[in-house]
Amino acid sequence: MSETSETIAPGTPENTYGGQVIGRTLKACGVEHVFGVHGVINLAIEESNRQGIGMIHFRHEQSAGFAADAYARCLRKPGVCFSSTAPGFTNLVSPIAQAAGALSPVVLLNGQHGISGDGMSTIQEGYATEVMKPFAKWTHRSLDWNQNAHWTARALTEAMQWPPGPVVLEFPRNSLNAKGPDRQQKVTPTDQRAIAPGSLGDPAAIEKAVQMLIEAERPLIIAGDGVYWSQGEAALRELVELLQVPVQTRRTARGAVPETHPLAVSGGYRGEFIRNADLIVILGHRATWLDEWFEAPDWPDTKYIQIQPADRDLWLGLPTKVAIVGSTGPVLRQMIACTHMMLKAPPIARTQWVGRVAEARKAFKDKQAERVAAVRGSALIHPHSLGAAIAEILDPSATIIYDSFTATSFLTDKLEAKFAGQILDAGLHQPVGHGVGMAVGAQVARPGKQVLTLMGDGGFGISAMDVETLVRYKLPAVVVVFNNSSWSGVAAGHDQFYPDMESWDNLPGIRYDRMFAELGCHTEHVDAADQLLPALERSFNSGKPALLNVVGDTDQVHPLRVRVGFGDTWTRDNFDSLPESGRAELKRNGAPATLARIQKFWRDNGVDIPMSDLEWLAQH
Ligand SMILES: Cc1ncc(C[n+]2csc(CCOP(=O)(O)OP(=O)(O)O)c2C)c(N)n1
Ligand SMILES: [Mg+2]
Repeated sequence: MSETSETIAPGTPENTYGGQVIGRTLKACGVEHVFGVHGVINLAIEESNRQGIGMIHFRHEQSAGFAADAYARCLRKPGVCFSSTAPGFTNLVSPIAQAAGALSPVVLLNGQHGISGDGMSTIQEGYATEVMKPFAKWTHRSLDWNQNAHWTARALTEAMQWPPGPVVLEFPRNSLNAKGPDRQQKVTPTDQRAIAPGSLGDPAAIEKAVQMLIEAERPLIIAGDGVYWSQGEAALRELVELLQVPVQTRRTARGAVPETHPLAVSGGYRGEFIRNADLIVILGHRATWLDEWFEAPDWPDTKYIQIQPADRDLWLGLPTKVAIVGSTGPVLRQMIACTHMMLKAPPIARTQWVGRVAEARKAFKDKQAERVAAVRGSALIHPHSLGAAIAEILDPSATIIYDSFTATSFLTDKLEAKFAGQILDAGLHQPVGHGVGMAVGAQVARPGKQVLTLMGDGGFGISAMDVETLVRYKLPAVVVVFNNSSWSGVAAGHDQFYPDMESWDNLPGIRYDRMFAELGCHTEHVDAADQLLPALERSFNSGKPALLNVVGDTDQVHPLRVRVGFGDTWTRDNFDSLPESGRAELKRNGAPATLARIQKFWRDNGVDIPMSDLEWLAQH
């Protein structure tokens, strides 16, 4: 008999216990699924189950946290995960960190050692509230079980309060196990299925921003997570159409204006728009390394408007003419109303500037098609071929998860996102190994829709056992493993860059398809590019979780690799001492346009590489 089989009638007002209160509160607040691994938290999860909340039990907490993140991103509601004591919650640091970088309202409920063990080296002593502090937007330890309902409701509210983000609530064992008359702190649980709207923008600043957008000749909007989490897609589309402004959508907002729209600019060809714009609006999009912090050489010294979710998101490095803080969607609505008042004349036509979008898109697509055609007959599958096949096969309603370090960089520019929240990326932390857990969460959130996760064999090794979770819960996500037998982000260049070091590569030719056929997956072994499409099609049609083992070309590396390779080389000695294979790789990837970025990257990391050395790359 488990410790939960007390003779307490569930939900009676006279008699209850700490864990039961938590489950009841989750239900009252609209939670429909929880993700985790059992332990001290059991009593709360048991009650959640009894309340009809779906429970997905994992093989590793990390995957549960990533599932909660994907679920939260898909549904814009709390993704609740659970863990138990120190060895459990420490496995959740990576997902909580990833969620923070995507404003994802993940709620971690941790069952903790009892408080009499504090500081006593008791079994599994640990404090999630402390460990997660750098990443979580709010943490709390519910010491008095009479407050458990209050803090559970509070955690869900905090996660969803604008701007959203991950929170951590832990319950010491005594707080879960205590029982007696129901004297809970009174709470009126509210259904946490919609993010609480934040503030509106300052009307005077809104007016100024709209005026500048009307007057600009070549405006551009870069829109990020804020648009998505504030349900601002329709407003963004309406505004850009009204003002005829090209727009690039990023991160979870990618697709907020579908990338097939005449005003949508995507990553592969945004460069000329950024360089030539006379006004750039940064909309709900944080300054991070993903955009080089909006600094030269990629970003011009032009006029900027910043519309950010919170004060701390206003980036001080930009020459900003107007700064607005507020909830992105409502601010967009304010801007639309203001535009209608200010636009006396017929709609703006920026024919030449807007016309460039279609031209640039076509030129980029033609170039992509050439690149794909050039590698079609390769002996090993080139990631261009895999990216093209995935982009071709997916339904417009599919969810795509990025994991493989190398192959994802060859997929992203081939996709045309159709709706915000369609692409679930790794974001700021760029982990590997999150893909399986995220596939679980996405497929739970979007039943009946395609879910595809693109993994590397390295990342797959970190999380592969949770394919069993997909099987157990009959979640038919498709897991594509780009199997280059290598942690290629770093390891593939060993003999080129670190010839004296023992290889870190994986065993060659592992048949992941055979391993996971044993679990009941639909499996495919694909070693020729022309087999990709039929294999993907069979996988989606199988109605089962599918595992595709795609034999990939190890020589193809992520473009970031050249930056790292060059800096490491220069630090150690210089490129003259590199083996010829390493020099060849640097040459192959050392396009002149990237040199200044390479130099800046290494300067930020404490290494000064003379431009003359970098130019060597371009000249050879
Ligand atoms: C959790 C985690 N550990 C380590 C790294 C550092 N890292 C970046 S890329 C990479 C190799 C990834 O190999 P794989 O998943 O096989 O991807 P691919 O070969 O397709 O690039 C590693 C280890 C990381 N990003 N995340
Ligand atoms: Mg690999």
